[in-house]
Amino acid sequence: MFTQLEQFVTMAQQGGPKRVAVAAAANALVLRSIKQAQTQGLIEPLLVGRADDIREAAAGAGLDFDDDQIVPTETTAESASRAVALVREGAADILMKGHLHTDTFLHAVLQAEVGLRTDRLLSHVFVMEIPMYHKLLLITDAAINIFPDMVQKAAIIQNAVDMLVQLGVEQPKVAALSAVETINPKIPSTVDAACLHKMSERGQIRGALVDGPMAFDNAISAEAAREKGMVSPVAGDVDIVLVPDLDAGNILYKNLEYLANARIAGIVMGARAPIVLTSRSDPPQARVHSLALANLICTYGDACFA
Ligand code: COD
Repeated sequence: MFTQLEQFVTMAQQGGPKRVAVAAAANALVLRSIKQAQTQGLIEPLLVGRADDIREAAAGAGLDFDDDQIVPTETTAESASRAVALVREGAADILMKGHLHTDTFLHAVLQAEVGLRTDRLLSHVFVMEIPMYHKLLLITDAAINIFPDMVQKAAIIQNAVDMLVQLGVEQPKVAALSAVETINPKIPSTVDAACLHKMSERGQIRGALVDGPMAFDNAISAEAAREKGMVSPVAGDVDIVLVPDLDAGNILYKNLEYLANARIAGIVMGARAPIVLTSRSDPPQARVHSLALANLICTYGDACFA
């Protein structure tokens, strides 16, 4: 059972560094986390972007990178598509977003012929280390799929389950979240959650125990579930929460991060390789932990070319 994000670092170090293509790398914050992950033996970076800007940002941050670690491009869009191409060509194992807008980055990832799409849905998984919870909690999808339908929600759950299974967690417990734990057709997420529960029972979602609809308190606290007369193996011991949509997920993870001192990591699953999609406001440690997680998916998953 994982209780701390630092466990990812220790485990990843055993499998050796993985090659990371960083799109639009010319930024001190990005380069600092890259250097830290490199020093810790997690990655070998390929810094994609304007070469002068990368050297200037590195020098400004007191960091040194070899010339052969820089892949020169002119525009930001070009740096995104070049970084994606490096992964497609097998020159990098992991893709990372540097200092560019999420839509420019994802546009390059989602390109039909030259992107990193597979036959699976791409979805994001946050891994939260929350001081008041007894294990790491996964939140999905709080970063890519804006308003997923039920079939997409099943794919989003499957991506997160596969991630935990690849990391050695047997039969992760999943809560399909809503505002209430009874089915109310006026709250569509309750209906989706009930279907996802049944889909899991019938093998349409594999390798997990899915319950729903569950309110967040019932998922996190066995006592809260008991008070509501709810009997569920997921209650109080949930590994993965599926949020109804991107807004709910985004508010939930930021709430935990800013008001409950949670630490975060996160990657995109379902692509040809793991993708690190941290945002500008994330602390450097979140990037390092995300890279450690991506490294582990390369080692233990089937996501990588290498
Ligand atoms: N997985 C696989 N293929 C996808 C996915 C996905 N999640 N999303 C779209 N596609 C495919 C479509 O089937 C289509 O073929 C092509 O990509 C383009 O699809 P569109 O036109 O729906 O895609 P976009 O460009 O309008 O939107 C895709 C985004 C992922 C950019 C969009 O969903 C988005 O903006 N998400 C929110 C990102 C964000 O701002 N996050 C904030 C926190 S970091």
